[in-house]
Amino acid sequence: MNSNPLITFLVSVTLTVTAQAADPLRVLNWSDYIDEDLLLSFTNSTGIDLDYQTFEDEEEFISAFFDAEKPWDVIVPSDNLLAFLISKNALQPLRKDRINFYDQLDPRIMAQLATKDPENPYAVPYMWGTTGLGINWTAAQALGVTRRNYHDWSVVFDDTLRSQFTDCGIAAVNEPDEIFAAALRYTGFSINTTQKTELATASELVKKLASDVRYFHSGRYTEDLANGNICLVIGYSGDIMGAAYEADDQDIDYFVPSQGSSIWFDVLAIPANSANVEGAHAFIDYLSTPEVAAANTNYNAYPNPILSSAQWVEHSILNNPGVYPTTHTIALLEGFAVQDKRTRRLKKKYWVYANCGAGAYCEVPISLYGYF
Ligand code: N2P
Repeated sequence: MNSNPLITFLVSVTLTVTAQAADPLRVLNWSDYIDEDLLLSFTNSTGIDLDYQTFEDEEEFISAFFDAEKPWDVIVPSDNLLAFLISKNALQPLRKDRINFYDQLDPRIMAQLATKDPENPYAVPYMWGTTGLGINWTAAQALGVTRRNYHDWSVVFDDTLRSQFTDCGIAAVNEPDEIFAAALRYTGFSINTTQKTELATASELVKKLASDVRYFHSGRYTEDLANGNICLVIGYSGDIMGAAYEADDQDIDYFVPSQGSSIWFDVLAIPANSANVEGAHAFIDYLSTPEVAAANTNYNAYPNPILSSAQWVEHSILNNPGVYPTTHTIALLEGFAVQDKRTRRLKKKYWVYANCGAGAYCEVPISLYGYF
């Protein structure tokens, strides 16, 4: 060990200065939602270190965001959360001149986001997708399920059809809004209904589903579907397509059910209390560069909003209707509208009731920073 006091002093000064100069940029994103090579190239090209952390679902995001000991610099909330964060004064306006390819953002997506963020000051889209059904036919057939060309929500909401898959395993994302959206569309209602009777009807379906699912979790099913630990999932397009790409020896399908489903958009935003606003803009700028956005799409199987990135997206991804829905499918999709608190609470109440009935989840609704 070096015991020279002068050297010890110099080493400690150097460490202190280095630590101060290199506070990493704190990024909070959904799990399994970025090509991690891009994180390394961002640091290599800008010299900005990252403290990159992930969450699984919207409630976990709210806790990670509001309970954080240190402020986040870039966050990736869903469009569903955007209006709530704006209402809490939790975001700061973006400096659009710092995002070089701002004019390449798909105007249709910007218009959809403007319903939550009027005139788009606070957010740019990151990636988007649909919620639908994934089936691992190889695993299901091995357990005696006959392969049929299912194309609608009855696979999960009709008791007889669903029961074929229970032995093999059914999973669903842990997102009450998504599960209610599925049940509402199956029953012929809008995903944005505020009618108590319609929500009550949907909640009976959710309750029966809850008694048969192995778990509600938004990150575990990709691997489980790929290796046949589950056969049926209500999940996100890119994560299910990811399972299909990962396990090319398994026959895995993804489809948007014919009664319709949700389309959602996750966004990049900078919290009002970010400690590194410059770095945050540099990160958003980097991810919005066409080649980078395309690399991310190639990795994630989720479309990105940068129009000129298409030339770098692999043809197999670009032509995959599970990733880029056809015009016919797009007509079946509904975006989430800004939700009033009464409806949100009601859904939460029904969600607890559905899960509690299945003996799995009986937590009393909490306010969660005013979200419920
Ligand atoms: C990626 C999660 C997709 C985000 N693993 C759903 N909004």
